[in-house]
Amino acid sequence: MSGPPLRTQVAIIGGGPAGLFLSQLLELAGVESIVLERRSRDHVMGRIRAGVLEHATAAALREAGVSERMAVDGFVHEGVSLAFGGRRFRVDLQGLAGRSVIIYGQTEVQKDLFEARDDRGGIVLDEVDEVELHDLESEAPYVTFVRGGERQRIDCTFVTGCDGSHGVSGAHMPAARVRTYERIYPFGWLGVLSETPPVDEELIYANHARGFALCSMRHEMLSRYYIQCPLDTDLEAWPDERFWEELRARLPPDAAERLVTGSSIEKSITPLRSYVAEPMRHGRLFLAGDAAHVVPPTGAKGLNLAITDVIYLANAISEFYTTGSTDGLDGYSDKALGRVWKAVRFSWWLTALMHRFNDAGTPDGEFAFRIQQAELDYLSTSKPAQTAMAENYSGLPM
Ligand code: RFL
Ligand code: PHB
Repeated sequence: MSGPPLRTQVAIIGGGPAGLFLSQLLELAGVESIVLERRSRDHVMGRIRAGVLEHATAAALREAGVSERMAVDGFVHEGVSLAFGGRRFRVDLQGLAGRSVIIYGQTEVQKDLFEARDDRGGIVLDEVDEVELHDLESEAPYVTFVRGGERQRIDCTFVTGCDGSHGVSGAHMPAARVRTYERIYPFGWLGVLSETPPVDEELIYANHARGFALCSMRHEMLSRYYIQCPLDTDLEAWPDERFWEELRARLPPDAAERLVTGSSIEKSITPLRSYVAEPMRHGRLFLAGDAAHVVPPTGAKGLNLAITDVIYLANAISEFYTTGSTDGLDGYSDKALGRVWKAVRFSWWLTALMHRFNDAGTPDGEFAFRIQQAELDYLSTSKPAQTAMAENYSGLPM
């Protein structure tokens, strides 16, 4: 071990939105933490991911003092459109659920969080390797890691696993006590970011016989588009021209006409899956965000769930330090999972409603497609059905 051990109250594994937001909330509650991030800060800030913040997520960022840029650069969206069979309809989020969403990229949230941690002198160690967690069932757990070639140790009271779906924390949950649930969808999303004006003022989710398509955005001159693709898709086979042509073919005519194309500045493929590991706690280790659960991006829920987990967890840790009570910590997993499963259900439902499953052309596939058309037709005229969607999409109350 090089040098004396570091000491903190909460060791946070992962400097994504969950880890950084947790460190910010803990500090506001007077609790010390150290964040360990595997990648470089530039890499973390360059990842293009989520774009939709639930009302409650935006409020939480505001309350934690990380919303200055969001207030200027974020866009309030009061509705969202669903397209099918060559037409589309709008679900009025604000009118039906009394809540809107905010379009503000995860990349920007990540930048704001790094800045907030820097302003307050927060410790975020990036480019750490070989993170290992020890003595999690004792009252004195510790974490070891390698940074700049030196092995180091952090002694702490709690370890929080905020290291996403490919992290190490989940692997420290004892297999015999963890139950996992998983659904792998037989397709992915091919995403493109382009410096072109968005098709419309709000998002469009399109069901089409050729497959799902989504028109999203970051601002007036930055659009984000996705099309459903087979899992074995090769990015090389998708030059921009082919992408635009396929996207246009899947949009309703009015949107296809308005599509402005240009060169892409990012292109990537995301496989879709639903995953939940229960419980989210083992001894002094607490999991939050993608480390404990993953949802397909269709419902725009992943980042929002990460933020809610962290709010619950920060409250529980802060309660422990102020009153000595472990009630919040003991109830954390059940409380978080209650909300997680509702988002898992919603994301699964919207994924199933909007995508073409692999069996297109088969009797089952054609039957499923007609069922989707019938449900979308019903949704387009039913206020109660739209209200259920609006409540879930804009975010259930915490
Ligand atoms: P993250 O963001 O993956 O951060 C985990 C961090 O941990 C680091 N790490 C480690 N650090 C130390 N040691 C190790 N051994 C480590 N292993 C990993 C990683 O480098 C990383 O920095 O997880 P977190 O913080 O839980 O946040 C979750 C969100 O990032 C994720 O749920 C969303 O991006 C999902 N998502 C969306 N969510 C939304 O709420 N709304 C959306 O519109 C939305 N769209 C999306 C999405 C995800 C997408 N992809 C790429 C999967 C769209 C897409 C295409
Ligand atoms: C995005 O803008 O990246 C985005 C928007 C809505 C989703 C998923 C991703 O459901």
